[in-house]
This record gives sequence, structure tokens and C-alpha cells, in this order.
Amino acid sequence: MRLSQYFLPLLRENPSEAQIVSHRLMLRAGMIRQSSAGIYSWLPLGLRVLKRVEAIVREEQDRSGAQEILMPTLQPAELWRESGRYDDYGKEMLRITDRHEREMLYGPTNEEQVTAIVRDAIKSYRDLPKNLYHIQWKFRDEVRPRFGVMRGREFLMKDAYSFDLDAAGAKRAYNKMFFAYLRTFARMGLRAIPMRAETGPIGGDLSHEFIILAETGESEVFCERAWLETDILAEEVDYDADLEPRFRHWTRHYAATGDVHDPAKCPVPADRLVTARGIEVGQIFYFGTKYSRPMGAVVAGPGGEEIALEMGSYGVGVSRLVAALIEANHDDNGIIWPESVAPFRLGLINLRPADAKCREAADTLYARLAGAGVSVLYDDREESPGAKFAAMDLIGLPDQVIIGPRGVAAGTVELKRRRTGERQDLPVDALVARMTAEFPS
Ligand code: 5CA
Repeated sequence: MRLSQYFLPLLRENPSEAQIVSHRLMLRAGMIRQSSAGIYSWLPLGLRVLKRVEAIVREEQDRSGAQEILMPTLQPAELWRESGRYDDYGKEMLRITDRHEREMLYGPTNEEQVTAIVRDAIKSYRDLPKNLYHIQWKFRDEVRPRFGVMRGREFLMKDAYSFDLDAAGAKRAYNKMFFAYLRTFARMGLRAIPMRAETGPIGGDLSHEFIILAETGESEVFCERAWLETDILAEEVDYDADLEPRFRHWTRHYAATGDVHDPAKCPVPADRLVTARGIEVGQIFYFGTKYSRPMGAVVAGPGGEEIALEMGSYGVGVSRLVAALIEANHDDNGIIWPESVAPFRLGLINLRPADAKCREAADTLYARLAGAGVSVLYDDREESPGAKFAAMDLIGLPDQVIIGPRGVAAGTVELKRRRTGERQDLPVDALVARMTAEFPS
């Protein structure tokens, strides 16, 4: 993509409404714009990151055996009356009336909707287990939407729902999601610690929140110091194996959110306990028959007996993750994207677009890299070098390749790694080989 043609409305000044660094940088880097309180448009650069985050979430869900569906954003109120949550949910639910005076709502979550689908389609124990997920916009009329997409009113969530015949099956489904989550966040380069958590309006008695420690986090959390030295899993997981021993291993260190932490009962001595703030990027729940019983999601067992389905639900804050990734990866000059979610692999800066030789060298390199499948944002604008460097640092692509008259004369380009600031001159062929070896097309 040529920057001269790209829609990238950068802001020079820090927007006054943004209180945390990720919100500031998302606005300054032209990733999002606010539409109304807690509701945002995603601009090209932001959307590319959102899609890459979504793709990692999707790959790890698929790998674990969950199947993707797509449910609507608007749901009928009757479904929520069946579960009893229509009145309980309170003001956080955005209620809508259609032209026929039918009561609808913009879904804050989908337990009811998916339970109705499975209830109508699955009648026999032979058709279980199942785990269905979707990646869809949600709406929660938060009292205090804040911090940009971190706590929005409209936000993108991956939510999965498992259906099993008994509690043991439901725990197997829970364990699979637990490991899918460890892998998902690890692939994004994030240290997300699974912590025992309260179940809130979703219900149930077993739940973990996946928490990234950050000073700007909204939750108060407590965990054993050993967690901070643990390398969080990205290794292979055999989803057909019994994951319970491994689950025990990964939950052996104490970690709990403020809602469930009880200092009087905490098993960890004070000198080994870390009290911190964290960002919740995912939460998983086991709630048994809370929805299946009132909604009649039952199947016939082997002896013809009725079995109410054992359920769990599993959420990832996809849009929140984009902000969380920035909280975890930035410096004074801007964002530093991990390669796995970067909007472009590298930024190509032509220092002298007016110089015919520089232009030809940069155009040729751009075409070669693009042809090899490397995503490149090519700064071909007539701007000062300082402005170009500042813009590239702000948007945080993992690598910058700089072309100037000196290098062109010598047949080299300069490679700058955004994270370390390390610079090196490379022959053009070596650069292309390196980029294509790292990212085979
Ligand atoms: N149905 C269950 C699991 S599928 C559920 O709704 N869980 S949740 O309430 O914990 O939400 C799942 C994830 O969505 C959270 O872990 C969080 O990362 C994200 N999330 C929740 N509320 C917001 C919000 N207001 N803005 C951005 N992300 C949010």
C-alpha cells in the first residue's frame, strides 16, 4: 500500500479525551474514530489489526474443535424471558421495539440464542458433544464507557458455547477452551494469566478470567509471584488427550481476581503474592444446566431418559485485545506491534521521492516485496524525513526499511527494527531474502 493513497488520518497532538496510552495511540495512529460514547468506527489501519487478532482467535478455536457459526446482533426478547434474564439484565441491555411493536434487543451475549438453536436441532445424545462459536458485535450499555475500545458499548467478541451430556464432558470442553485461550494469547505475544473469577450475570460456579497485568487495567488481581516468571504456553496441545492433568499443572499457582480473592483464605504468604491491576481479555464459564433446563434443551439418553444439556460459555474480547496489545507494546514514540498482529510487516520509507534514482529503487523494492507476499506500507509522500520517521514509529510496524541517496549509490538499504531501534545496512537482495524467508509466501 502506498501511503500517498492510504487513508491514514494521523493526529499530531494528543487527543484530550484519551486517558490511557492505547486510546491515545489508536486515535493518533488513525486506527479508530469515535462515533458516539463507547461506539467507534475502525479505519483501515485499525481494521487490519482487528482482522489479524480475529484470525488468530478463529484458528485456535477451530484447532480445538469448536465450529464457527454466525448469530445475529438483534435478538427477540422472548428468548431472554425463557431463561429469566430479560428483566435481570437491567439497563445494560439495549432494548429495541420494531415496527410491529415486537420487543427486540441488541445482544450483549448469546447463551439464549445458541441454546435455542441447539434445542431445536439436537435430539439425541449421539449428536453430542458440540462447541459452537461466533465472532460478532455485542452491545452493552455500560454506565461508564471509557478508555476507547477497552470498555466500549459496542464491541467485538468471540463467544463459544459448549454442549455436553454430563459434567465430566462439560469439564473436558472447559479444559479445551482453557488451552485454546493460552495458545491464542501466547501467539499474540501476550502474557495472559488465567485467574479464578466470579461468574456475574452469566452464572455458574467455575470460571477463569484471562488477565494481562497492566497499570491501566480495570480489575484488581492477586497472583503468586511465580506466574510472572512463567513462560505462557504456545506449545502444541493434543485436544483429544485428557487435558485435566495439564489443566491442574497450569492452575497450580494461585491467581484470583479481586471479586473472589479473600485475604483470610489466601493460601499464598504475603511475600509471594503480587497485587496488581489487569486487563481482562477473556473469560470462560461452566454453568451446567442454567440455560438448558428453563429453555428445554434436553436430549434423549441411551435408555430414552431426558438429559438436560451441560453447558459452558467462553468469551474473548477481540476489539479490547487491540487496545490491550498496545498497552503491552509501546514506547514514547508510539506503538510497537508484535509481528503476529502487525497491520503491515514493514514500512518502506523513501527519503527522497523527488530523486529519480531513489524513486526507482524504492518502487522496485516495493514491487519485489509485494510480489513475494510481504505486506508493505510504502511511504512515497513528499514529506520531511523527520515527519516520515515519526509517522512510522507512531504506527509501529515491526520493521522499517529506509531508502536514501547514499544507500542507492551503494546498492544498500537501511533496516531498522522498531522494537530495539537496532539499525543495519543490507544489500537489497539480502533484505528481500530475509523478509521472504521469515514470511514464506
Ligand atoms: N457469554 C460470556 C462468555 S462467551 C460473556 O459474555 N463473557 S464476558 O462478559 O466475560 O465477556 C467476554 C469478554 O468480552 C470479556 O472477557 C472482555 O474481554 C470482553 N468485553 C466485555 N465487556 C466489554 C466491553 N464493554 N468492551 C470491550 N470488551 C468487553
